[in-house]
Amino acid sequence: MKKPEFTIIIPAWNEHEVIGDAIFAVEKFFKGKNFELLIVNDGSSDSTAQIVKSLQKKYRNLRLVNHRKNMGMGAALSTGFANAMGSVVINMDADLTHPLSKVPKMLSWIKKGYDMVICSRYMAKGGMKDVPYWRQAISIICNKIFRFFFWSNIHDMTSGYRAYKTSVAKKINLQSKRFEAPLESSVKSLKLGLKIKEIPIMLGLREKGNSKFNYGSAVRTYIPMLFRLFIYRWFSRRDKL
Ligand SMILES: Nc1nc2c(ncn2[C@@H]2O[C@H](COP(=O)(O)OP(=O)(O)OP(=O)(O)O)[C@@H](O)[C@H]2O)c(=O)[nH]1
Ligand SMILES: [Mg+2]
Repeated sequence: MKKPEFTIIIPAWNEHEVIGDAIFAVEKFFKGKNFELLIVNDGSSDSTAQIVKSLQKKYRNLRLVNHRKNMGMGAALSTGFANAMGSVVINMDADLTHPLSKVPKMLSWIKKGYDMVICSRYMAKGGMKDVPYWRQAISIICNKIFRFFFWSNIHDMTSGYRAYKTSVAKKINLQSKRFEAPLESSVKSLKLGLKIKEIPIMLGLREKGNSKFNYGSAVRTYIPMLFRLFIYRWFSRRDKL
């Protein structure tokens, strides 16, 4: 396989209801383009890996990397970055809540010299569709607090839909294992002085499969990472998290 121009990374944990649809959608959208689709199977106990394997017969650019046990969304992203062969990486969720139509826009901003493109819910023309109001409220309030404490001009600090130059993604070197990974990515990009572009998205609500997001465990992993990131942002050297 010749070197792909870009790599789409989808972390997947017990996503047998949606992973096939996600693969079909990505392959259809980018038909004829030189890209790879990398699924990081995060220790699924369902048939996620088998579905990907069977589709590999049809799609030669489809790659599968497995974690033996569940390690978390952040850990799955790090594995994806380490294995990507394209010079740009785009990470998206398996549940098709991230509109694919944003990928060409993200790629064009990276081509123009940006290090990272963040799809943002919290700028003009961005938002969330069908997501319960209480979830929207928690996310909006947390993002306002994070913007203040990290003195950030990024509107959506926790967006999970991003493109990076692959070299930059490796430099960011995520330590977060779970859902705190996007926030770490934002804070590190501020500290490293990366060139960041935000573009608006309308985030959808998952239609199939179960949400893997659990507020209880997210709070437990977020709080220690918040402290670490705060010290890193204001008191540490750039390479010290
Ligand atoms: N929660 C969770 N997700 C994981 C893990 N490993 C990989 N993932 C993937 O990370 C992505 C995000 O998970 P989602 O369940 O969609 O989380 P979310 O988008 O915050 O929540 P919803 O809006 O309910 O979909 C999905 O593609 C998951 O399959 C893990 O250990 N935990
Ligand atoms: Mg989701």
